[in-house]
Amino acid sequence: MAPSSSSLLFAKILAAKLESLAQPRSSKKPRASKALTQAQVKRKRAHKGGSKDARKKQRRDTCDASYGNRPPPGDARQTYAASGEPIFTPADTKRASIASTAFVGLDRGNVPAGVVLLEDLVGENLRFQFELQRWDGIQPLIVADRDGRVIAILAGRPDDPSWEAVQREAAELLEEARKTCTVPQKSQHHRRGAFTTLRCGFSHGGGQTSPQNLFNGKTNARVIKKLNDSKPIQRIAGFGSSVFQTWAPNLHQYYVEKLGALQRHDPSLKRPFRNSVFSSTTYNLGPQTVCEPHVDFANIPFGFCAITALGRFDPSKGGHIVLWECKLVIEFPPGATILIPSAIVHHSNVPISAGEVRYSMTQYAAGGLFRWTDHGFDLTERHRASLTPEDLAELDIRNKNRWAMGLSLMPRLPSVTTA
Ligand SMILES: O=C(O)CCC(=O)C(=O)O
Ligand SMILES: [Fe+2]
Repeated sequence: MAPSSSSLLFAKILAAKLESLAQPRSSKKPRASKALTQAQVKRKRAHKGGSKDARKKQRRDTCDASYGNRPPPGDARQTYAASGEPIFTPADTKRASIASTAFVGLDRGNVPAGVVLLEDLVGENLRFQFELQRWDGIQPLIVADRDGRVIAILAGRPDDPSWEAVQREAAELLEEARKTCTVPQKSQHHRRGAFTTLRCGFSHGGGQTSPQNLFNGKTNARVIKKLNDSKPIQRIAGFGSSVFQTWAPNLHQYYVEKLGALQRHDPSLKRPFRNSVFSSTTYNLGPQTVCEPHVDFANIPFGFCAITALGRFDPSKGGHIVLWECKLVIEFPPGATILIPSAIVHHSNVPISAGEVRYSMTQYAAGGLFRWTDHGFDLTERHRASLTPEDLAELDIRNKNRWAMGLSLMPRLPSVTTA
């Protein structure tokens, strides 16, 4: 965990870069008011109303066309840029378990089955000898692998006093969603743990013949719509996408291009949120969302997943996120967002206490979507069969190089101290 002067430099460079991106504020002076006749006032109001709608539509269209590619507001950038010292870990990302073409990860790794307790990770008997990272859920922190590659972004939350209310209202909505959705008992204990989940957006993989919007029955579709249409959930989604863009701009751009091309090709595919680049969202509805060690191997392996913790629990006692390859246990307070490459870094949560509740919302993109796009919007075998030998050879080279290309998109510290 040795801090280095390079980290300060990194924060400064990032701050300067983000600052230079900031929109110049308008220097227009307010116009002197002059008396208007009643008719003029009426006309002006009508005109203003119309242009407000037009502006709203224009904003919506821009948002759709840019696939969530909207820079965060100017003053927010400064907050994100002001991160503390990076946390160096022994994780060896370049050797992660991935499929040969690097479109997805693999469900491999030496992690225990079942929920793992805090005292088995950082307690007296030191079964795993992990480091405990305290975190207020506000000040951004960066976690780097052994090569200085950024593999977790503790993004925090917007610098906004209303965020407490946003997180409380979002938690209430998720609580209500769990009570009104219909998820069969047998689906309430799955490979991630024992809690109720709802998924939405679009995905591809697992034998589907093309990318599809995730199917939900009538009741669950209604429950999901209520969540996706709500202001608190939309703000959380937008924040997750903004911090992704801020901290991992090249990766974010890759999502914009690949997922954007896919949605233009098939406009029936719907992202859950206009203000977010991610193609899918999972709501973990608890009531105690405590994940067992796992990887979300169907996601693009060099991509990031945004996780926001919600609910009422003491984050110093439970709800931590454990990053197994990093040997790190991180406090994860309600309302905070963390980004991780969830397909290649095993992760789990520390249990919370009886009577406490924990929910989480995740945003991510399946690797199969990128494969479909890169294969000319077709299945692998059909695409290969349509190619000339030269094009096939080129495709094989691209497949071979994809992992290196993906690693190069991940953010890095400017110079490195190995842990
Ligand atoms: O709730 C969390 O902290 C993690 C959620 C997660 O890993 C998942 O839904 O796959
Ligand atoms: Fe996960």
